[in-house]
Amino acid sequence: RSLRHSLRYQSSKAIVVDGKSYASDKWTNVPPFMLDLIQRKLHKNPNHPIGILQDLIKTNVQGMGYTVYEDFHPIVTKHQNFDSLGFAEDHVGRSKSDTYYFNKNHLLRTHTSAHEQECFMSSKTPGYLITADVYRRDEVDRTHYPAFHQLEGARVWQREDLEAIQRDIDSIPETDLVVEDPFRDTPVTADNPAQAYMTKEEIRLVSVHLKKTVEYLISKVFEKARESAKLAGSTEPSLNEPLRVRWVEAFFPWTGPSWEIEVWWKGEWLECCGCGVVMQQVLLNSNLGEDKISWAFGIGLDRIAMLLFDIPDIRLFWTLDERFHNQFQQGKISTFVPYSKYPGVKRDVSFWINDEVALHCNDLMEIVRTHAGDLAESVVIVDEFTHPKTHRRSQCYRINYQSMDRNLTNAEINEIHTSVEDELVRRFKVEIR
Ligand code: FA5
Ligand code: MG
Repeated sequence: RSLRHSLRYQSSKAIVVDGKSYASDKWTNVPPFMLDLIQRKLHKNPNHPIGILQDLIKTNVQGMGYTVYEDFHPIVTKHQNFDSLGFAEDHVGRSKSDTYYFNKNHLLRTHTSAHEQECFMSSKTPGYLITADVYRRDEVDRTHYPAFHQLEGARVWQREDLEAIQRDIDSIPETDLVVEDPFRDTPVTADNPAQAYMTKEEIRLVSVHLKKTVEYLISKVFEKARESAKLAGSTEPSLNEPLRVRWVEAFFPWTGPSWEIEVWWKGEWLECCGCGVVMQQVLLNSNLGEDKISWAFGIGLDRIAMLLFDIPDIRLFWTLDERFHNQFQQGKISTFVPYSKYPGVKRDVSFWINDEVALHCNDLMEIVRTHAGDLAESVVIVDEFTHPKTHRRSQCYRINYQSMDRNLTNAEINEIHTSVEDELVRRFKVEIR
């Protein structure tokens, strides 16, 4: 049944969302289940971990001059998501294997930066914050889901008033983070060049303000995370040491120089936020004059919320099970108590690839998601080889079907698995082994 449904969906001439019709074309690749996700608006639910986390961040910058936006529609134009930010024409982010398209010109935003231009144009305060759901075609595991959430921030100054920036820097509270930042005093390096229009001192001040702001927010959030981990009885020794963060150089088409901040958490560096000094062209496109300088950052909320609330699997954010939702309350960081687990059912799919039809592993991931929905717990490649004589390539993927909420029957898994195989054959002309 699901196969017939998706066929009908893909051959239809337009997709209608919230009363707007998007004519399909050869770019169209949004599977039907994404249309349910974009209606959920988890970041606006004050009793959902994502909503609680974004409230916590916003509360900490209240009164510091940021206008808050949280109602932008997830379907944006190619111009908003890519062109307005100076993405190169051949940037991988634009490809159909990374991004969900309704058609050539409309897509599910892949980041909150898609709204920078409109916010720079309309914000009445020196800064703004955006929270939103964002979408990317990605792998399937416990920390990746095709939908996640970001919080974007930006701030603008008049460039002749460097003392104002210094005053703003001084007004950001100090943190007790241990910060590793080889670029603090020399923000510009050969790999991370300056913009010609800015002076050295302007770059230094803007980037120090940016980094202090991000560090302040991270410290506030992780302070809470540590409290909640201790309350839950964790004896992890690092919980009593100061939190370590480090800055690494990064690249974004619309910022320069650019960085990412990583947080040391339970033995791993966790990438939390990309940021940088906004390119002048983005400001000019937003009707801000040559007299303006600015920074922007984008924090990923989901992985931080997983730590904060001790949530073991990113799919839980999207469950409709009340046993999940009943556990969270506005303004409170609580520790998730797992409810009963049901066994998984593993099935392999092995096939000979047809060299004439490109098959990206994300295509396979998405076919599994389309047919299995949230029953797809993980998909991993377990074997890959080229036949020595025929040179045909073979792959084998192992799919674990598992429900958070119930036992699965063999019959229903067989039906789903068969429809996965059928669609691989139909669309990618593979030969099932
Ligand atoms: C961006 O999306 C940029 N828009 C950030 C930015 C904003 C840069 C403003 C400069 C100026 P990136 O793709 O690295 O960058 O994602 C930002 C954060 O989102 C990451 O640090 C990570 O915390 C989170 N993130 C990225 N991909 C995923 C994913 N698949 N699942 C969960 N979180 C993710
Ligand atoms: Mg990144």
